[in-house]
Order: sequence, then structure tokens, then C-alpha cells
Amino acid sequence: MRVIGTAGHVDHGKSTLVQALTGINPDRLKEEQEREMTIDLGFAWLTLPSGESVGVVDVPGHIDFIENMLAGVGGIDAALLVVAADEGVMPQTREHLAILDLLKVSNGVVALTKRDLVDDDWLELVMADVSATLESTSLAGIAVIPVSARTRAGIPQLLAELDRVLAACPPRPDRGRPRLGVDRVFTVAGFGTVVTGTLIDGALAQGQEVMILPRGLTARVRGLQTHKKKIERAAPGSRVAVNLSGVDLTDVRRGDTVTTPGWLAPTLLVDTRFELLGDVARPLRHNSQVKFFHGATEATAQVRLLGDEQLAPGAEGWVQFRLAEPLNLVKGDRFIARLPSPSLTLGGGVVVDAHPTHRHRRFKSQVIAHLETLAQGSPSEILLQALDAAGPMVVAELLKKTNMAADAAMPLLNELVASGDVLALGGSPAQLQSNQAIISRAAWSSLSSRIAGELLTFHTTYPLRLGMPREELKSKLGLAPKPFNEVMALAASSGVLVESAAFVRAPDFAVTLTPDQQRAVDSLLARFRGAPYATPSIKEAEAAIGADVLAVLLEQGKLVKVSDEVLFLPQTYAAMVERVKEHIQKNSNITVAQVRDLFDTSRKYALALLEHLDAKGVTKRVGDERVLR
Ligand SMILES: Nc1nc2c(ncn2[C@@H]2O[C@H](COP(=O)(O)OP(=O)(O)OP(=O)(O)O)[C@@H](O)[C@H]2O)c(=O)[nH]1
Ligand SMILES: [Mg+2]
Repeated sequence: MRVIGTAGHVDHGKSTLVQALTGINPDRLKEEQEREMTIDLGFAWLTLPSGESVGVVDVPGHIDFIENMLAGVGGIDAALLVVAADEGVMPQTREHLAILDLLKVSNGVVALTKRDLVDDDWLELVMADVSATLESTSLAGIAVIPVSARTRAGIPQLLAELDRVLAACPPRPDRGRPRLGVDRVFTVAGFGTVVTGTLIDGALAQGQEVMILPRGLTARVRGLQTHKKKIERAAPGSRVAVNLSGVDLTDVRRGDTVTTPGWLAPTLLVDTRFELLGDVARPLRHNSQVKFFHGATEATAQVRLLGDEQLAPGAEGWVQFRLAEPLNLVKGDRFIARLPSPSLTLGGGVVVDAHPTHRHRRFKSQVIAHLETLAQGSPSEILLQALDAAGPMVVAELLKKTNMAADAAMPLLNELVASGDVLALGGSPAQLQSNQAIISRAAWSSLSSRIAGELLTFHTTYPLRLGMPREELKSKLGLAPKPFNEVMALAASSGVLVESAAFVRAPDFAVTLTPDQQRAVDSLLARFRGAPYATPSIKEAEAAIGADVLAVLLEQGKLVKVSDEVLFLPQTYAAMVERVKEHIQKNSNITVAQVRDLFDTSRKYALALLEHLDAKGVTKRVGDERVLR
């Protein structure tokens, strides 16, 4: 589940393109339809050729509504930057691009719209200009695809490129700390309050208790939907509508955060690393007032320059912001600062400390040093980041990779295991050892969704096969035998797959036969019932129903294989074993001929059964006779 967001200058064709891609008109307000202009965020969704389901956030391009644009770009996986081929790069093309750059959105595609209005020479010039404009940004090098919503030229290429871009995006991490930045609140008759937003950092489940910040109201998740479909659990990185019980429409606003209780605290003071855009006309002054935008929320803020007299255009510095209203900030979150009038994006940055203990004195070297350390990450964040980027890993290997000493790292790793951020593979010991394999919760969530995806592909390709050979999954995941086995155990215990000796399958997968196959199976089984001790051979059974279907019957226990030739019904087999055992108990042994006579069958079947029982360790051959083992 992915989310993309449009960006680009007013009237360049963003909403028209969204409609062409999804069939949904994102401009749902009456005023928007009358003015033919997007004012507020619009939402749509589509399924890409690969089957990937994608939510689309459509933003307004007009400079008057740029604050609504800011409310929409948080949490997107990729940008769909729209530039009209007839106009080319315009002021809000640059401003939106600067915002995407500050938010470090590095995946995307440019749709060069209105291709039908320009000739090839002009198109080439505009393409070159767009690529040059992207050059110094996080989106440098992304594909530029000419399209026309009118003729649909280029739409298939655009969809294919979106597929390619999103497939290369790392999956959204599940940190077990869900946050949904509310971008819409409404009521639905009979259901009550519904909020929508992009869910990040964790999952939400139906029935769960949630907290709405900054006001700290508690509510319960009554229902969840994604792309208008009811779901029981919403995964991080998806667009979600949450039906909340226990709160009224007026209790929740755009910009609020829906989260789990107990960990997130709103803040009025925040330490950041801030970058002033290179093209603003004046330096940023200490004590100036700006508007601070975070997710779908904003607050007036006062700037404290901690290490600089003033910040020059294009420069970076340590800035503490004092917020006029509490915001739900988390370390590592990105934000944007703007001037409200004249409307101007100043720059943006990253939250380094969401809860500084006090207003810092300026020009203090300890303060700066402390922020520098925090920006690099605490030791346990460094450990976690290294684990997030890797798959399963042995503790000793992690210490080597992060260059950390065992006595410093082990207590931190034990804490991470206790808090659930790290999982110990192959059972969880009281204390981690250096040869213990571990995986971070985020890495596990992406690995388990990869496993689920591989299984789904396999089952779709081979609907008659009982499961994917373990070895095949192992090579797909590229894991060594030991970590693979440990990962399989975790996948099985957490319900990602079901394991049998040589196969793994999705928990909800079952082989379903076509009506023709089912008829063939029914008539074969009838032949077995008609002659239970002189059954069709394996060759005959394969000829009747196919080797694939026979394998299904064997796995399901509808037939029992006793040799390379002989099959019995399970009830026949059980009765034969019982009678052979009884006979030996009474007469102390049994011969092949006796078995043949007992069941009025031929020597072939009698011998196959006894050899099978020998192999299973039920009987033992002594001369021409069998005794119980
Ligand atoms: N000829 C032509 N016109 C287009 C195309 N795409 C959009 N338009 C027209 O361009 C105008 C603006 O389109 P919108 O989709 O509203 O533009 P927008 O980028 O969403 O505008 P804002 O949301 O206000 O920023 C409309 O009149 C569209 O019909 C296209 O491919 N070809
Ligand atoms: Mg629009």
C-alpha cells in the first residue's frame, strides 16, 4: 500500500491527471468545481499494472492555498510533479519542488501534462528545462514523461514508471508507534465521526483504544477503511479512514494526531537542524516570527538561532522554535517554515529534540555539541538504524558494523528487545548473547510482507501446488540456512505462513480444484472404494487425474502412498495395518501369502504393504516372515 502526492503550479493539470489515472475527481468541493481550481486536498486511489494499490493525494497549486498543499505532502512515498508542457517551470513548480526537497522526498516522476498543446521541438526544450530545475534537489534524475489527459497519450508509460518507482521505495517501517495525521474530519450518518489521514510508523486495529493529540482525548477505533474498503487492520504507509467512537465531530481537527496512548507528548519547544532556502531575499533573524508546518498542522513560531548571529540564504543552523500552540512532534520528523505575508517558503529542517528541557542560551558550545550528538542519533538509535537497514543479523556482526563496544551496546540491545523494537530470533533468552540472531521490528515488518508477497505470487502461479518449496523461498530471500530457519520459525509463529516438511504456504491458502478436476478425483476415489485392496496403481491414478492433483490428494491425506506403485484409501490402509498387527499378535508372525489371503488381494499389494511397514518400523523381516518390532 503506497501513497503518492501531486505537486506543481496552478492550472498545470494535476487534478485532471489524477482523474485520468484513477477515474476519481479529486476536486470534491462545490467551490472547486465552480472555480475549476483546487482549493483543498483531494483524495483518490488506483491499482497499478503490477497490482500495487496506491492512494493519491491531490494538492492545490495556487499560492493562496499552499498551506493546504503542505498539509497533504507529509507521509507520501513518491511525488507526482506536474508541469504543463505549454507553460513549463513556473513559480509554484519551484516552490513545491523546494518543499519536496526540504521534506527529503526523493522518489517520484514528472508528468509533463498537456502534451497535446505543444509540438515536439517545444516539448524537448521544456523537458530539458524541467530536468535542469530538478538537478540540485532530492528529485534529481527522476523520469520526465510527457502525457496528455485529453488524448491519454503517455498515461501507460506514466503508470509503468510509477510502478517502477514505488517498487524501488523501501516499505514503510512499522515501529509499533502508529501516528495518523488527520487531514479530514467528517461524520457519516449512523457511524459518527470519521477522520482520514496517512498512517505512519505503526498499525491500527479495529477495537483499539486511541488517543487524539494535542488535546489528549481518548476514543475507540470503531471501524477502518482504506480506499473505501473495510479492513480490520491498517498498515503503516496507507491512507486510512478511521471511524472513531467516543468523540464528536467538533472534538477533532485537521492536524490532530490519532495515536496509541502513552508515548507521544505534544510540545511547545523544539530543537531543530534548519536550512534556509538559497533563493530567499533576506537572512533569517533571531527572534523572527515564522509559521511552522508539520504534517497536516501548523503553529506560529519564534526563531531562536542557537549558533548563528543570523542565518544566510542557503545556510544551515541549529534553531530552537518556540511554538504558540502545541504540536505532536517526534525526533526525525521534517517540517517547513514559511512567512505568511508575503507568502513565502523560507526553508525547513528536521526535529532533533522534540522535548528540550528549556530555552537554550545562545552561542553555548555545550548546547551545540549536545544537539550534534542528538542529530547523529543516540547509541540505541544507531543500533536500531543499522538493524533497520539490514535483515536478520547476529549481535556480534551488528557490533562490528556500528563500531560499538559490547559492554555499551548489550544493555541497550536488551532494552530494545524488552520494548519490542528488536526481536530475538530462535526464542528469546533473558539476556542476549553475542551469537544471537536479532531483527528489528521494522526490518521484520518489511521482511514478513516480502514473504507474504512471494507466497501470494507463488500460489497465484501454481494454484495446484501445496506450497512453495522452502529452498525456493530461501533463495528468494537470499538468506543463509541458519537465519532462514529462524526467520521461518518466527514467520510461522506470527501467522505469516504455515510450514510443512518441504513446503511453506500462506495461512489462508488452500488448493481448489476446477470442476473437471473434481469430477476426475471423485471418479478415481470411487474406483478405490470399489476395489479397496486391488487399487489403481500410481501410474493409473496419475493418468486419471494428473500428477499435480494426485500430489494434492496425498498431501490432504485422501490417499496414502505405500510404495512407488501402490496407493490405498486412508481408511483401508488403517484397517489393513490394524489387522496385520492383530494377526502377528495372535500368531507371532505373518507372511506375504497370509497378508494376501487376509485381504483377498494379490501378492503385489501384500508385499508393498509389508515393506512399507518394515520401513516405518512397525514390522521386521525375519526370513520369510514378519514379526512386530
Ligand atoms: N489540452 C489539455 N488540457 C488539459 C490537460 N490536462 C488538464 N488540462 C486543462 O487544464 C486546466 C487545469 O487543469 P486542472 O487539472 O484543474 O489543473 P490543476 O493543476 O489541478 O490546478 P490547481 O489544482 O488549481 O492547481 C483545465 O481546464 C483542464 O481541462 C491536457 O492534458 N491537455
Ligand atoms: Mg487541481
